[in-house]
Amino acid sequence: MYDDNHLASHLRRASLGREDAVFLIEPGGRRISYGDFFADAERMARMLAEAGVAPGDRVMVQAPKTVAMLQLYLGSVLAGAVFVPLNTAYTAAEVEYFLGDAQPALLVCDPARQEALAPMARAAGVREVLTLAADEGGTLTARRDACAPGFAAVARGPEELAAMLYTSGTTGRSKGAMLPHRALSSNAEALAQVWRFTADDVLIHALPVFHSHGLFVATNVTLVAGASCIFLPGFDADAIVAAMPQATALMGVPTFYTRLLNHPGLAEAARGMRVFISGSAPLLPETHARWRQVTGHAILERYGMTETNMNTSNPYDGERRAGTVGFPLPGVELRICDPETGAELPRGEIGMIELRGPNLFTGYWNMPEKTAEEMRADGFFITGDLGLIDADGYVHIVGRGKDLVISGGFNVYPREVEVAIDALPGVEESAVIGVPHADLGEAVVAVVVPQAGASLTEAQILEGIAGDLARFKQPRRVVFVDELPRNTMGKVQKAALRERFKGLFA
Ligand code: MLC
Ligand code: AMP
Repeated sequence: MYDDNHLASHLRRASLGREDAVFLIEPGGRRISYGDFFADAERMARMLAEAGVAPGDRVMVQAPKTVAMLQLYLGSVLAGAVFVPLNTAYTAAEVEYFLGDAQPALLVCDPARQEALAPMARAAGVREVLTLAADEGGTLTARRDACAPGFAAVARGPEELAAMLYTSGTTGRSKGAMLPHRALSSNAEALAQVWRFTADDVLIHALPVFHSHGLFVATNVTLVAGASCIFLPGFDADAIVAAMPQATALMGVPTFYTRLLNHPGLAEAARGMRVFISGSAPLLPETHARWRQVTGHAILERYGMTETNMNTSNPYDGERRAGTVGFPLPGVELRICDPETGAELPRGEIGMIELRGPNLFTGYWNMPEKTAEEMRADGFFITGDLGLIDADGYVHIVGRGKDLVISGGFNVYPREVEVAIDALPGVEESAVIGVPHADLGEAVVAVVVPQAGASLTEAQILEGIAGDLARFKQPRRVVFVDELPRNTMGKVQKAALRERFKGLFA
């Protein structure tokens, strides 16, 4: 089925002929079969085509996590379009940039944001704005339901784009990572194989569906295995623990695991689970050890990136080594190189992690120069992560060569926050850092130098940037200093600041 559409055919293969098998289970108990899900995804595709979305056009969506959103993702793939999901936390000012950059043919947003976003969408040349609410109300589902059933999937080859995901950069401007059909299909298949997913699995899905982790890893792995998924609207420790006795697998960011460890029902509920998988941010060895102590399960940690999908994973059989991200996935090549010269380093030495394989993106949307900066001539992608390969072949991530904070699994590029703070009256300059935080892993902290004579408060800084930046990018604390530490080149020494403020949330 969908033979000419590379990704759709791969995602549908395992469920074909099992039309009554359950794909999604909602918290209220509604069960959606594979047959019904794909019938609605086809209606979505028809709706897109009738709305004038042509193959290669972008379909942008900033909407609540719903079954309809997943149908829109599959519908967009079937229609040959490029699916562009956005973090629901982005402010209108942030969405305006994405609209201008991606030039989508269609925008789907929460009805509550339609008034703010529709004029921006029009100015960016968007043909139509549809709405999708958390209860699935809105014009998207109404239009879907008005469409006739059935849709002949648009032919798309492995190298054509299926999705584009925005990822911020060290310069502060977000870049659209272009993901071809083969990157998503090959990665889902590699993960399902390595993690032993079968049609008997029931995954607890509590991640957002606008990032690689929740949209591709969790959803696509379920689809290629023909498995089922308990589809929760977001993280809720009670709901996850309550779901465990009916489930086999959980995928989460480290914050999921630290929060679940505080739940009194965890040990009992986790007993029958098959596997717990963590990624998107470093899982502390202490968390790994405590989880094992409480549940008897060793969390399986893996490493990925928006641009590359998943790269490495700890083994399903064999030692799941805490503090490491395991081995390269089948088909993925990983090497450690000197960040300056690019020369490959001997085993055990710390250097830049570089990757090559079918999992890689094809480049940044409209930014060929940025793409060229991050690719080697032989096709390896320069990740910006620093790591080493130990004597047994396990990959360790030991730091970041890029100025990035990962808060609760969301990436925050300090430059973007600094630009917003520096523009405020009374601010001389600022430096934004990540410091250890028990819940979020790292929390965003702004270190601000006021202008001579200016008296600034933390509240003034936070209020000043609130309309510009998504909540998760906003500093959890603002501290004031007389000057920023600099090296002889004049560069701000963020390591010194991180050391000085490391106890802020202790
Ligand atoms: C929410 N808030 C955050 C935040 N998430 N602040 C900082 N960092 C975060 N990650 C804000 C809320 O707006 C709220 O603000 C306040 O924090 C408290 O919210 P909460 O109710 O405690 O948060 P919650 O909704 O429970 O969200 C926390 C979370 C969530 C950890 C469950 O952030 C989450 O689902 N993270 C997963 C991110 C993810 O999927 N990453 C994958 C990226 S792909 P206020 O002001 O209202 O109090 C990738 C590749 C790979 O990295 O390898 O996978
Ligand atoms: P994103 O841009 O949101 O895709 O984030 C990708 C980044 O998250 C990677 O470059 C890593 O820095 C980080 N990351 C993902 N998984 C892990 C992990 N298991 N351990 C440490 N860092 C990780």
